[in-house]
Amino acid sequence: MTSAPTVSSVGHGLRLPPGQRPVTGFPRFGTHLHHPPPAVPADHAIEVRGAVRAGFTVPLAGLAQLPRRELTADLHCVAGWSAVDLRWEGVPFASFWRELIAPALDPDATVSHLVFRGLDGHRSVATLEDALDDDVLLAENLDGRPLDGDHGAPVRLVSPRQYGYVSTKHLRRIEVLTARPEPRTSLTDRLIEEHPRARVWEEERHGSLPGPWVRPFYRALIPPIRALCALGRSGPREAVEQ
Ligand SMILES: Nc1nc2c(c(=O)[nH]1)N[C@H]1C(S)=C(S)[C@@H](COP(=O)(O)O)O[C@H]1N2
Ligand SMILES: [Mo]
Repeated sequence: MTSAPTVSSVGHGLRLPPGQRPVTGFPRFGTHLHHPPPAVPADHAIEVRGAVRAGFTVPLAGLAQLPRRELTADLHCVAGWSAVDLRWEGVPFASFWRELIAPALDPDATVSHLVFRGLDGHRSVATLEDALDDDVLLAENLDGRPLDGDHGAPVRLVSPRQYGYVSTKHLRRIEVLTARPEPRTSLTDRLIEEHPRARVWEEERHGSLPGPWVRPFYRALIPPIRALCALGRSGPREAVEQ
């Protein structure tokens, strides 16, 4: 049986983190660019791999067994836009960790990082500490409806205190690690170098440069990326506001 979700909120749109500006609407945005949202298999499940005694999968129905939470939060893209007052509903990641992953851990492992992979190939990294923050959710619903393809169907990570790229959509796999994975080294990966913590209030916008320095460069990426991502939208086509 599913009990009523507890309700909480983080951020309220009245004050945004440094260097962020409010966006109109909630755009589809991401490294997927113009590619349409990935097809979701009927038997979609979240795979857990890495420092566990044996890899296992959690079908979506398994999430329904865990405590639920409703969370109103803002989403801050590292490029500089913020969508405010999004009402997510799902399972606190800390509950998923405590109930399902922690009991399965390799007893010799000291876990430091988690990798979250999406059906579309997107991958994000978080320290265990950041992932266990109270406000991190495995979200299945947004504003009272199941997630659509644009925003991460059927389930996504939501980590409101970190830049948006940590919040992997279409979550299909969690890897439990004992060290930070090697950063990728392509030219774009170095230009838009991820910060290992990516906390929005500290403006950890870039891995090696001060956040305010990269603001104008990142901001210039918003209109083209937003327009590309709109091309692959799953829902009815809307005018792209800039
Ligand atoms: N699977 C997947 N998750 C992703 C992305 C992506 O391209 N693929 N983009 C990230 C980025 S950069 C941002 S800002 C947010 C945007 O979420 P939205 O498309 O719901 O607005 O999703 C994040 N999660
Ligand atoms: Mo982003």
